[in-house]
Formats: sequence, C-alpha cells, structure tokens
Amino acid sequence: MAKKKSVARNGPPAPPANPNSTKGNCDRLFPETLLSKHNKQVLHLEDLIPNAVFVARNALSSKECEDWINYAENNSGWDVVAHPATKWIAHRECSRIQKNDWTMAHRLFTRIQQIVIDASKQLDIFDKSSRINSSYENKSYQPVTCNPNLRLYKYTKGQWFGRHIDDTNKIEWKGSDTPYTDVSEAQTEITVLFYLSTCRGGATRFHLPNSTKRKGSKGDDGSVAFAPTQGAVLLHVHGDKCLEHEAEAVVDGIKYVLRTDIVYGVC
Ligand SMILES: O=C(O)CCC(=O)C(=O)O
Repeated sequence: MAKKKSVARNGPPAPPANPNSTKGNCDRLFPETLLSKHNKQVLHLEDLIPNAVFVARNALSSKECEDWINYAENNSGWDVVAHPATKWIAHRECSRIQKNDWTMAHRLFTRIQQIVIDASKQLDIFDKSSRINSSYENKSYQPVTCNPNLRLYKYTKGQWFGRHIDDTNKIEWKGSDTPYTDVSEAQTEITVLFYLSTCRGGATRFHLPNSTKRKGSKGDDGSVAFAPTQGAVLLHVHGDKCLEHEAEAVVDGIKYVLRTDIVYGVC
C-alpha cells in the first residue's frame, strides 16, 4: 500500500490564547492608535478559490499599514523564526512579534466583520450537528471575533515558509476580556492575513487537492497565488478543510503580514 504523504502543520503550535496574561500589562498590547476608529471603508469580498480562499482590498489604509510597520520596527523586538523542513514541520524563515490582545483582535474583527459573514455563508464546512448539541437550542455556531493571538511576520529577501496546513485552535473563553460573555466551544476556523506591505515575490500560494489547471490560475500546476498587496486581507478556511499553502520567497522589498484567525463559537 502506498505510504500516506505527510503534510506539514503550521510550525510549532501558537501559544494558547490566555486572556488574563495581557491584563494590566499595556506594553504587551498593541497601541490602540494602530487602527483608526474613523475608517469606514466598505469592503468587497473576492473569491480567490470559491468556498475556500477570499480576499478584500483596502481593509487597512496605507497609513494604518505604515503605522503597524513603524511600530514593529521601532518599539518591539522581533523573534527570529528559522527552521528547516522536517517530516512534520514546514521550512520557515521570518521574524515574528506575537502578543495576546483581545481588544485589538476584536477591533480587527469589526473591521472585516461584513466580509467574514459573507464568506461564512459560502462555507458549508462546519458540521454543526457535531458541534452543537441539544443543550444549545436556538443558538448557532458563528463567527464571533478574531484570535487574540496576534502575530506580525516580517520576511526579508529570500525568506519563505514552506507548504503546510493551518490547524484549528481552541480558544479559552472566560468572559472577562472577551467581547461577549455567553460563548461556548470557541475555536478558530479561518486564517486571516492582513498584508501590510507590497513587495516582489512573497506570494501566498494555495495548492488544490487535484492538479487540474484552473482559469485565472497563476501557477501551471493548478495552484493559485495572492501577491502581497498593501492593505488587503486574505481569509482561508483552516483545520480539516485547509488547503496546503506556502509563502513564496521574497524577491525584492520586505513583506510584512499581520496574522490572526476568525474565532467561531456557539451563541
Ligand atoms: O505569510 C504568508 O503569506 C502565509 C502565512 C501562513 O501561511 C501562515 O501564517 O500559516
């Protein structure tokens, strides 16, 4: 029998979101000025791969993107992430800043809430019957916020992240720092990437399970890529339905990305 091909998961697991770890410790939070309260841009959802990968342009203004980059470069230390591929972990090379910030996470969610709802309607992926037991009558499993585990990635020339899939993560929902109190079974379902810069190379490329060439595909192997575009946001389903994807090597410039996830919960 043919050996099953192993698929790399998304690097070392992200630390569990701990709402209490950020309380009263402001330098562990992102400054609230990084996201304008006045940005009322209406976002339009585009299907990059129907039912799986979506993008919207101008989710962040160029000023907001530059502010995030300046903050990252001037105020916080980058951790270096560098490991070769193993059977279980994808090759990865980038710098990363990671903070748990419920307030910023929920503000980011509010910014993209409408397109999340639009995308979510297309995603016939959640077996609600297995998630929602009879004690949850009149409730539904729905997007509630973004993962407070916010990650900034910086890729310089030649840096890349190999093919992998992203897992779902359970989110501890205590109700003290969370945006709503009455949410159960909170877990991440969708990866969110905000592109803070435009660069050459560095595309996020998705590989379809079959290799039939697709209309509009940039790859000759049936893969579909999104080139980093300042201000754009990309959403892709993760967990069991996650498409294998990678971040291609940066050719020129610096790629900055703000990564979070959409958290679903029963409410
Ligand atoms: O940086 C990218 O373009 C992709 C990042 C990614 O694949 C991830 O965070 O899992």
